[in-house]
Amino acid sequence: MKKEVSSITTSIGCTLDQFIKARGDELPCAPEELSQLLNDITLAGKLVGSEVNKAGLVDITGAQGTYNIHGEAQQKLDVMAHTCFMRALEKGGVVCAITSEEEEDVVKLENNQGKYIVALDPLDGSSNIDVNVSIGTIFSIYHRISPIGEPVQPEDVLQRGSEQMAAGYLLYGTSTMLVYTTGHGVHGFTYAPSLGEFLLSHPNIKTPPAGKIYAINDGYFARFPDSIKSYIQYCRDNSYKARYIGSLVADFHRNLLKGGIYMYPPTESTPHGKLRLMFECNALAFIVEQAGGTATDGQQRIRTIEPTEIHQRVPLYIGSAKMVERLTAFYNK
Ligand code: P6P
Repeated sequence: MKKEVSSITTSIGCTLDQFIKARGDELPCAPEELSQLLNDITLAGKLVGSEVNKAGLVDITGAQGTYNIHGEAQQKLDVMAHTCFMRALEKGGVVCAITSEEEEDVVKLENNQGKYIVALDPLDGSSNIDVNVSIGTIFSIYHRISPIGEPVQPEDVLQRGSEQMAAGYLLYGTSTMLVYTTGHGVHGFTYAPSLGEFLLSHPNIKTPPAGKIYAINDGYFARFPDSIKSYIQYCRDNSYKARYIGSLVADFHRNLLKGGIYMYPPTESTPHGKLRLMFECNALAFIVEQAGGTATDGQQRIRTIEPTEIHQRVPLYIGSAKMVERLTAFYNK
């Protein structure tokens, strides 16, 4: 009977809560706690998506006039998104601390009973807001390591990507999507504004083992390591398609569904690349590996990297397994 119920409630169109409940026995946590976490995240996502969709109509685009720890100009929507996710996760009551790309230090919630830590890029690709290009939110969820009831400790927030309990992203595009994994496949939900629900639209996403799309900022070609230049030339010689939106979540999502590779290599001025291990790379690495793909910094799997500080950057090569394998061969030549 249970199996029959599971297949009914995990068919296309079932709600996020129905889906989680139907798969309760495979989850790495209590179903109601995952529901709470994802409902907190999707609540904030609905609010952010609504603002993103009307950004051109109200004075909410453009620079805030402040800068984040990385010296990047914060867009008004960056700050709004950060606040939305902080508040939603705080009110949800199951999180004890949050790290955010937009916040220099750990945000310790007044909730030492919380079992979970969330690492967040509230709005990735926000420089694209003014030109109506898809942008996204990226999140990782970890079990806390320190005893429940005690204050949060540094080891709670500096965990390897392999320790993620769940990870996902929201994509504010032609529709708003949630894509997440808890280590049992990758599942996509599309927001139905008329119902106020995220409905299952892409169950058990698998990324093609190979593809012909490569995403990299070709403008930096002269500054890339020779191995990357050789791989780019290989793609060109084999008539691969160059596609680079300048919005990681959008580039990643397209490659996840169609096959492809996204690359952000190091350069002399950015010796560790640009992308953050804890806020971008770990989450997408978890997702792509669950979908059958690969994520590396050129030397090791992203999810095996031992973090040393919450804002650390790493080079990122992520996507179809055979494409990342070939790039790594160039890397090690
Ligand atoms: P560049 C956006 O700032 C971002 O973090 C990713 O979303 C995007 O892929 C990348 O940086 C773009 O960086 O240096 O190519 O403009």
